Amino acid sequence: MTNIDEYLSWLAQQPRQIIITTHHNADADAIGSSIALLRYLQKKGHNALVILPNELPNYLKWIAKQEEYLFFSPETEELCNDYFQKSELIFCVDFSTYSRLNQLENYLKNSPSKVFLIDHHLFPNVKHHFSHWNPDAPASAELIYEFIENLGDILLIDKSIAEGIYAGLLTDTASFKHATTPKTHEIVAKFITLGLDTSTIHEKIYANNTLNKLRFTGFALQHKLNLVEDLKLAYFDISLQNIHDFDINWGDTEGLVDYALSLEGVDIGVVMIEKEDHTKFSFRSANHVVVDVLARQFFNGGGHAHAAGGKLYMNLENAKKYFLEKMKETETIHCISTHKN
Ligand SMILES: [Mn+2]
Repeated sequence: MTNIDEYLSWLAQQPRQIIITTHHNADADAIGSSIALLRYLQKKGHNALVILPNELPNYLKWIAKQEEYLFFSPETEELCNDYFQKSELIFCVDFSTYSRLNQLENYLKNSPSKVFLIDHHLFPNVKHHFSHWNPDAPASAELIYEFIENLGDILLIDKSIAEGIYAGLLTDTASFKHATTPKTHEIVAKFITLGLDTSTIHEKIYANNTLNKLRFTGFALQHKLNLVEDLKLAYFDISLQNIHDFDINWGDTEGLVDYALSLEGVDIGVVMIEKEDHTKFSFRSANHVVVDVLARQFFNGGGHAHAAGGKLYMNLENAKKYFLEKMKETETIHCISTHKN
């Protein structure tokens, strides 16, 4: 099986054992795309399951039914490995680097299965047999739509499939603020015709703050936001203690980076969050500034031109020192864009 046509006839011959996997700390694009693909594959008669490196945050649990996914934990370790060994086809959705799979990385590498990559992140290093990859796509969800469309199955997209795709489009474009294509809006128009309730989905994703999260956000804005005017940079430095004090979950820090970038005159927004054994970085940029290069070169990460992430195996204090040094040194290189705006 070497080309896509052979693959397609192979796929059509009988129900296949398929798993879909995505990156750890799944966001709405990761889980929405995966669940949409799952429901499509099930409609085609396949046995499919989504396997995640870790559990979903509460605000995304509505996207997936419990029986549609499994997440890695000490209790499910063996079961997960079993699925990776026995599956005939693995879809890797919304990630391109092995490290984003956490413990599932080795399961994927050791699996005898064919691998199909569907993604929009830069510089894929995941070994695959087939792919539908486009770094200009606003969300993996748009690629899932195209994948189904290319197979001539557009009529199989019902409300339950549209829901997942819409969740990915909505969030990866920051509510259709950037990176949208005419196609993105055409897809949404079709979904509305199908009866998709877009405002309810918006509400489920964005109107679910806990009091702790809002209080934490207030605290972070008041005490943890730093502006480095000459570098057009604003960053939050959040310690492990801060997270404990407000008793918040990892998903609750997601929106902070946008506040940093929203400051007038700022081209790079950064959030660093201290974890048990490392410090995690989120980068967002505006205008001509490309953060993917920065994240890849100095922060063991990567992503998109204007949104990237990384991590350093240091505590917050050392990570911050390193970060500020690198930002000063790279003032000139991170402003060189290879991308159109
Ligand atoms: Mn995405």
